[in-house]
Amino acid sequence: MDSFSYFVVGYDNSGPIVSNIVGISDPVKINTDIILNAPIDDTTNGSSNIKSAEYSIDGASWKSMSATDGLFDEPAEEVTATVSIPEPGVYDLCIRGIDVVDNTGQEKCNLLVVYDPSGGFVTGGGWIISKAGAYTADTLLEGHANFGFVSKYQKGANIPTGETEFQFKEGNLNFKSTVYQWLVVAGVKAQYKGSGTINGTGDYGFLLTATDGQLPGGGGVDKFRIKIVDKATGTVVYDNVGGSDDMEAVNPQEIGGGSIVIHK
Ligand SMILES: [Ca+2]
Ligand SMILES: [Ca+2]
Ligand SMILES: [Ca+2]
Repeated sequence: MDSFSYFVVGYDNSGPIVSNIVGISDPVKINTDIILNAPIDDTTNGSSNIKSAEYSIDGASWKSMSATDGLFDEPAEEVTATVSIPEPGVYDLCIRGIDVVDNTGQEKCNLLVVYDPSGGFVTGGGWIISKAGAYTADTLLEGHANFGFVSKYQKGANIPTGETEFQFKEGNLNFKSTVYQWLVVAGVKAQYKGSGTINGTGDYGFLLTATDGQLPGGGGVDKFRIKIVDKATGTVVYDNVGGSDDMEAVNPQEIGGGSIVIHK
């Protein structure tokens, strides 16, 4: 193995690294120019010059990006592209680099949240059966959990307003939102993110995904998911569904009673 390694020194067979995607941490409005930036670096992966870079949105075909300084002529480049998205949603945006000896580097992906401030809002009130495993502190606990929420963009505002409460009595869990970050309404689903407290204290992030069963294609039954995370540790405190956070991938739980309405 050692002698083999010796003979391949200097041969570049690995693609450049994308360390970060800049410019998409905040939700953006539909049909707004979003300037993507990313550093692409081959210096520790064979140190060839960068030949090109590309981005892809939600698995669609790769599109080319430019060098920010105008020329692909170094082993490390910052790259850029401007995109604009016409439909609200949560998109998986990926960027990758290619070096001059045609090694394609691993893609780096981040979620991009696109919202339509005039595109509806969501309300809900009711209950679910919280199943074993949902409450991390005691995975055996089961029982009723009540929810009530409204999330809505006020005219011209970039941040939705409203209130979210979630109460799981068996677990002495009483979650109350304090602030929202974003809201996306797309098809039969709405998803929004924010922060709040449990039993009046702490700083918890939450992600709520809801389906309106009465919309065309909604399947007839309203569905609900809430994931609550301790922001300091990243630990999941409560999640009645589990799995991916991706709006399209989430299949929320059928509610036991009450109603969820996506207002369009
Ligand atoms: Ca390389
Ligand atoms: Ca350059
Ligand atoms: Ca409904």
